[in-house]
Amino acid sequence: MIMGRGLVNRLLALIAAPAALALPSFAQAEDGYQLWLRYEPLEGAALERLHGFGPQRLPSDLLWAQQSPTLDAASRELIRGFAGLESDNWAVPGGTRDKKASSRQILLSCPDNRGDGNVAFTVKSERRDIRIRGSSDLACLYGAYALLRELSQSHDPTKIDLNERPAMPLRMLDNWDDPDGYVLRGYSGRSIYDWWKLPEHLDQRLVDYARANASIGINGVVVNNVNASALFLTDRYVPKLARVADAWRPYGIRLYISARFSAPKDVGGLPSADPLDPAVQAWWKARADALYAAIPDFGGFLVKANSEGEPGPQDYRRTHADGANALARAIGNRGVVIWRAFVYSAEDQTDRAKQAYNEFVPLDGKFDANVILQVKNGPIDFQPREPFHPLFGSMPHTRLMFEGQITKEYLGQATHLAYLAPYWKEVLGADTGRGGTVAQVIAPAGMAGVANTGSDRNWSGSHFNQANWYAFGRLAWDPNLSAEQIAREWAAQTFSRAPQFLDKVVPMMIASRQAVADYMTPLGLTHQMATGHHYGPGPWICDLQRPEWNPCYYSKADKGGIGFDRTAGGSNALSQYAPSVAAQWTDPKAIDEDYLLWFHHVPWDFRMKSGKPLWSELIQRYDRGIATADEMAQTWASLQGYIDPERFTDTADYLRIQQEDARWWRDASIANWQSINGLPLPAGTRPPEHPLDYYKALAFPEAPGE
Ligand code: GCW
Repeated sequence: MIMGRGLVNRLLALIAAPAALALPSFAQAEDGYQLWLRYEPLEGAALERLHGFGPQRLPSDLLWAQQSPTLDAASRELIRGFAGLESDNWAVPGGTRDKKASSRQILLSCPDNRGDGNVAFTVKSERRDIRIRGSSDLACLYGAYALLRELSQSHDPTKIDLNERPAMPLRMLDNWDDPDGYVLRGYSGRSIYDWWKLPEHLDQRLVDYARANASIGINGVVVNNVNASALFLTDRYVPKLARVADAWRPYGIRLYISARFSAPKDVGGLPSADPLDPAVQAWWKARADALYAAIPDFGGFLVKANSEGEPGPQDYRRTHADGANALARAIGNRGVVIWRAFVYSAEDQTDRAKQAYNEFVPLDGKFDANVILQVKNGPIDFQPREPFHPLFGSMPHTRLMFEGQITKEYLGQATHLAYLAPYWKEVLGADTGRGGTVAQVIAPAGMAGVANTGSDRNWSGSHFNQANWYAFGRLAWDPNLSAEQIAREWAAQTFSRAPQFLDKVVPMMIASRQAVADYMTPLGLTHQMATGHHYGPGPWICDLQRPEWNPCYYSKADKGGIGFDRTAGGSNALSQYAPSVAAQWTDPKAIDEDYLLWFHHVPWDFRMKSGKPLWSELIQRYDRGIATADEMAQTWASLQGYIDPERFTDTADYLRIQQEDARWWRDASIANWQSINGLPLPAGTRPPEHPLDYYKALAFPEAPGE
């Protein structure tokens, strides 16, 4: 019986390596590919507790009523997880079930009723067994991951008592990947999809991707860029997409594509893509039918229309609702059309922050039931901090979905450490003043994150960027989880479960996003990045063709002051919020100063809550950001003993880059503001290292996105 051998191995291991109980030694560097699914051996008391759980020593069987590819995935995961956590090979040979051999069991009760989308589960320790009860096989897969997440954190196996269901039906990732392998705003290598070799060859990475996504509750993936290629709507791509969808089905991941609105013309041979033209409607219906014939659970279309040069219904003087409904009728009750609200036009130059609201609120109630409007977290564009988007709560007759950007285009991309759960929670927890928080408004629809995944071995460009992928899934599952809890469980699974490590790394992660906001765009400044790469500072830029692409449009800095007046005296964007919400932001003396310059234009000597003039406070915020970046590097250096050398060094290198870049942002920004306000630096302030012209002349043709 396997159990005996496991015990002997364990005893040998304990005799041979008593020192290993204190700090792990790292025979092998890790490249991060395993993400948070490492199942590192438990040690000491935690290991003994798991071994000693129940009267017998090991869970030696998995029992379930029926078989399905999803339950096979669950059992493979449990075997892998227990084998890792208990560091022996108790695995059931070949994953088969042998009832006789088992004395302690993991019981899965999972009826086959996935159809109703119910994935609620319970996981409970029952005497000597662990029972996972789900309302479908997918629920049991989620339960298996939840159990392993608990055990990986060395929680007591005899006290497991989980009862979970997701807060929202759609928990999605949007890949911005092009068919040629380029990833727009991707900082982690090339695309993971090799459309050239599909459908004949399916890379194992795509299965690993589904597994990682399922482990955090993600249940839908859009495989291509919203700036969409019409290729994805051709016959040639149907079998390619079907092969991927087949690989993902056991993990509960539904496949979606971004649909190019002009596809009827581009690849359909029609003279127009007018959504009210019956020939165009018939074309979309035929495409949807072809996709559903090959992929019965195809998720639907994501559409970016009439935004940043993409085609859309307005090209034919039709509304966004006309466009969305045409596609939604082609899909019917088989899936959804997710229509993006990220629109802004060159013509309306009053305030970009107001445009999506003005465009879409009049369309409330005009969208078909299977249309979902996808709204970015804030009214501009994934900046380090934005107030919540005023559309949330303003369209009671339309299902709204939250869009966040995991890939950190504006928060230091691959290198800077910025843990985004506090950011997303700031938005999800905001009270719209119109019947609930943002999280409540989106609950009937869901959340989509622009993915940070690519071909890099570590998937996400940096080890800490994995935390944002993880956190996004966990928050879509349960927006009430705290940013701290998510950071802690992620770091415990990804790096080390030692409390001394977690007690340092979690606060470091929590502070990181505010640090980035401070050294890039403090006090509510926004959109100050350089054109093209969007990585470094460019606050001086004022000559781009479209006014709202210029940082100066957003800072409105002049000799008299700085900030965008969005009060009644200015653009009055404040009036788009519920009165109770607007009231918090109306008075520059009372506002949370993190939003001050978002809503107000104030003089350089404006008295801040600290009593200091704005100019001093602004500089202090940049310096505070740098100080936090410095602290993060120190904290990390102190944690060397807990991390394998490869991931330790990668992270240390990136933190050094972040320290340098924080100074670059601060110095370039201060030099720029000084050139505008002509003020001396407050006493004791370190002057920028270089003159403004130096920063202006920097060019980075090698930067991603250039
Ligand atoms: O933030 C901007 C990016 C664009 C992107 C756009 C969008 C897909 O810079 O590259 O295009 O957002 O969300 O549509």
